[in-house]
Amino acid sequence: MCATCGCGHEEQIRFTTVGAPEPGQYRQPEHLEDHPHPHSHEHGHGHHGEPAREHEHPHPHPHPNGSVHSQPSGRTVPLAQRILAKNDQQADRNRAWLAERQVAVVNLMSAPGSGKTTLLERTIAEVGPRFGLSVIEGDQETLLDGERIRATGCRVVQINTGAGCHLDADMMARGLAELAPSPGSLVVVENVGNLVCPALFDLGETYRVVVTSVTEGADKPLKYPQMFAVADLVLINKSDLLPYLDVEVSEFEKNVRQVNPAAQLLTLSATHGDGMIAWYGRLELLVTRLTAAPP
Ligand SMILES: Nc1nc2c(ncn2[C@@H]2O[C@H](COP(=O)(O)OP(=O)(O)O)[C@@H](O)[C@H]2O)c(=O)[nH]1
Ligand SMILES: [Mg+2]
Repeated sequence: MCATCGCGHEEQIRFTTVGAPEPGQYRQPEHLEDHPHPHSHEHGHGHHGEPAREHEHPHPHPHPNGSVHSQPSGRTVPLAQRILAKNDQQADRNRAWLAERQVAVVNLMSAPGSGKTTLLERTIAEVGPRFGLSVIEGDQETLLDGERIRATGCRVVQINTGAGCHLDADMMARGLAELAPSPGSLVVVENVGNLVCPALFDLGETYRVVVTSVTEGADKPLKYPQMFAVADLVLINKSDLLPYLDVEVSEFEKNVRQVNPAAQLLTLSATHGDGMIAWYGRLELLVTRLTAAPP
């Protein structure tokens, strides 16, 4: 269970590669180990091309007061703090795994319905092959978004979190192992639709993008400041609806700046296509920067 917000149960999490893989479409998962690695409780090694993950035994026992006794020392540590610290360690391992392969990852976060999947569908159709784009989809239930992405011909792994309201670094490690992105390629993660918890969980991504849409109202950056504060880029989507709404883009911009002066901003319409070229420019920059860096 996630003690930060009380969501999620490990046994409910499911990973599905959506659609039958076509011959030669998937690379065989490569083995990180350069030595035999019988299953043990040693730490720091990935299995089957997966970013290394910590095996924790025995599991800590949560207490109703929000604390945990870690065994065997019996020390009491605030559970939320401990879970986020553990997540950060896994995120660092994911980052190292990705850097080794020069794979860039965009973590796409927003409220449900802001247009993340629509944005992805258009992005894949227009520049997917250029970036070797593949996708990790996060939703509590259903393969619906995974199937939408799969219909574009793009490779996609759907993660269903059950009661969980966010992806975490451990799910990301397992999703990456399943996806096996090609070296030098771009992975876009569509996080669970939620403007709160995904902001707290570092996945090891290269770039954090928060999508907000003009129909949500310009006050959201102020109401959910944590989410907007972690963004490298804020996309203001559904600009085609501006003529019908009593809302100004300048209001969004002012409120985003208030919580995150460094964030970049782009206004676009995923359905009509306005502003998409600038978005592709950001993706291009990400991929070229990463592949220019020494592995
Ligand atoms: N008018 C308009 N509708 C959009 C735009 N982007 C997405 N939508 C619609 O918003 C709804 C939710 O989109 P979806 O991509 O599923 O949102 P997600 O939950 O963030 O993945 C759908 O009905 C989309 O057609 C846009 O740029 N303009
Ligand atoms: Mg979606």
